Amino acid sequence: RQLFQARPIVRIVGAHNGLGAKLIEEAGFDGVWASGLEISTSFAVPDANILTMTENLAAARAMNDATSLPVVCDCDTGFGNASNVIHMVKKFEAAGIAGIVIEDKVFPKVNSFVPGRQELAPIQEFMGKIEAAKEAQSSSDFMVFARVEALIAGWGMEEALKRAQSYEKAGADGIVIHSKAVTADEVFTFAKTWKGKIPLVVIPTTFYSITAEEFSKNGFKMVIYANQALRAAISAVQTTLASIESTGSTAAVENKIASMKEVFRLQGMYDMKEDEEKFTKSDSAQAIIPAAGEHRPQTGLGLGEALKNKPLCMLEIGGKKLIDHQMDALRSCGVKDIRVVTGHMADKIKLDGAAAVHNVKFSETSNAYSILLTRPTWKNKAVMVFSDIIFDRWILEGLLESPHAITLVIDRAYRALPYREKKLDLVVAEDTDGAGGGRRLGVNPFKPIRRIGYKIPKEEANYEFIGMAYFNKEGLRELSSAWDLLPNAEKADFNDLIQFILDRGFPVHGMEIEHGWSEIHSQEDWQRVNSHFVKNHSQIPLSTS
Ligand code: SPV
Ligand code: MG
Repeated sequence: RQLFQARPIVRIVGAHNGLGAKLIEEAGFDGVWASGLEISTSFAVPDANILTMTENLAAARAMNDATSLPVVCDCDTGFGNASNVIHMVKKFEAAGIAGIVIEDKVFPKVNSFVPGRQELAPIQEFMGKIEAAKEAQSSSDFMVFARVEALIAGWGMEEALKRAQSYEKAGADGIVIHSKAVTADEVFTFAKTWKGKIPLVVIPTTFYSITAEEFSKNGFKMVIYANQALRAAISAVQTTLASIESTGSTAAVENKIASMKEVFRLQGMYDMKEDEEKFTKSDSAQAIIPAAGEHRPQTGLGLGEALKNKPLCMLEIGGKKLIDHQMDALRSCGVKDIRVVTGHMADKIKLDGAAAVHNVKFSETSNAYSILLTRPTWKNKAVMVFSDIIFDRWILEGLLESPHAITLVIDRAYRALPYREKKLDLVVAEDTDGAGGGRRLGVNPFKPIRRIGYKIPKEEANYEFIGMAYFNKEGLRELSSAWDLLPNAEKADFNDLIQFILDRGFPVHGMEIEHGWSEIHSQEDWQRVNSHFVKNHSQIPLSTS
C-alpha cells in the first residue's frame, strides 16, 4: 500500500523460493511475486492447481522470510470456494504476505498461456470470493487483487471491463488485467476505457518490449515480471549441465558460475559467523602460531631449495602443509580460534579458516613480539605452538588439561638424539620424582621449571622446550604484564620472556614427554618426518609408539 502511494509504478518480480526473493531485492525491485507458475515449476508439476494451498503458502513464507520486500502471492482461484478463500487469507496474512491475487477462473485452473480449457467463474460467485477475502483480512494494509481472465478466455473487452467493475464494487484493492496478446494494445485499451478508482496491474509476458514507464503513462500502477528469473535459471542450468556432461569436467563452466563465496554471502553465512563469534561463548582455548620469522638453519643441510618460494609453515609433509597438520591437530582437540602471525612471505601463507595477524616488523622482531601481537584477541586460555614443529595430538590433549597457569611441553629424550649440538631451548626443571632416566610408575608429568634458555650449559639442563605452551587466564595475564615490563622486548625470544616471568617469581611448569614430536629444521628432519607419514598413511599423527 505504501509503495502504491510512493511510486509512479511498482515493479515486482516472480520467484519461487527465498534465494529468488533475495536476488530480486538485491537487484533493486519493489516487491516479490510468489508466482504459481514458478512454484509449480520448481516442483516440476503443471501450473494447474496440482500443488495445495499449504505448499504455495510455504513457498511464499520462505520468500517473505528471505527479504524485506513485500511479497504479493499468486493464489490462483483461491483454492476452492469462498470458504477456502477465508481460510487462505487468514493464513497468508498471518505469514506476513503483503497481498494476494485471486483470478476469476474455475478450480482447477490452468496457466493462462496454455491453450484450451480457460473457464471463467460466474461474476457473482467471484464477487463472493472477494467479499470473503476482504472480510477475512485483519490489517487494513493487506491488499486483495482481483485478476480478470476474460481476455485470456476470449470473452472480449466488454466482459473484461464489466467484471473489473463488479470486482471493484465487491471491495478489490486492485485489478490485474491479464492478456496473452503479443502486443500491449488490448491492455492499453482496457486501461483507457477503465473508469474505476482502484489501481491496474499488468503482467507483460508476451508484450515484453513495453517498458514500465510506458505502462505507467498508460494508466498502470504495477507491473509483474512473472517468470523471467525462472526462465533465466533454467537456461543457465541447462547450459552448465550440458557443458559438464560433454567435456567431462567442470573447468569450462567454473568462471561462468557463481563462486562459493557468493553462495555463502547469499546464504547469510558471513553474518552467521559474526554472530557465532559474538554469542557462542566457548570455553575452548585459542591457538597462537607465530610464523613470521624466516627459517635459518643452524646445523646440517638446510631446507634452502624447498623454502625458496614459501615459508617453513607451508612445507609439505606427507602431502599436507605443516600448518595444516598443526591446525588439524588443534581442531581435533576443540581449538577452533586459531591466530597465525605472519611476516616473512606472508602472501604465500594459505590459512584454511584461521585468522592471520601480520607482523610488519617481522625482520627486526622476535617470536615473543609476534605472540604478543595477538594480545587483543586473548580470552580465557591459549595454546602457543611454534610453526616449525609437528606433534602427536595426545601431547596437545595433555597440555590442554594442565592445571597450571603457564605450562611448557618439555622433552627429556633430547640427550639421546644424534643432532644435539644444535642451539636448543634448554630447560632446567625439578625432577620431582627423582628417578632420573629409570623406570617410573604413576608419574606426575608436570614439573616446576627453574630456568630456560639456549645459553644454559648442557650438563645443567635436563629437558628441552619443544615449542608448545599453554596459558590459562591467569597465565595470559602474567604473560601480558611481564611483556610490558620486559627490557628490550621487541628483540626478546619467547624463552627470554618465560625466564623473565620466572624471575618475577611466577610459577611456570613443564609437561614432560619423551617422544611424539619433531622440529623441522633440516633436510634430515624433513625426510624422517615425511617417511613417517608415507609409512603410516596418517593425516593426524595419533601413534604413541
Ligand atoms: C504466474 O506467474 O503464476 C501467473 C502469471 O499467474 S502467468 O503465468 O502469466 O499467468
Ligand atoms: Mg499463476
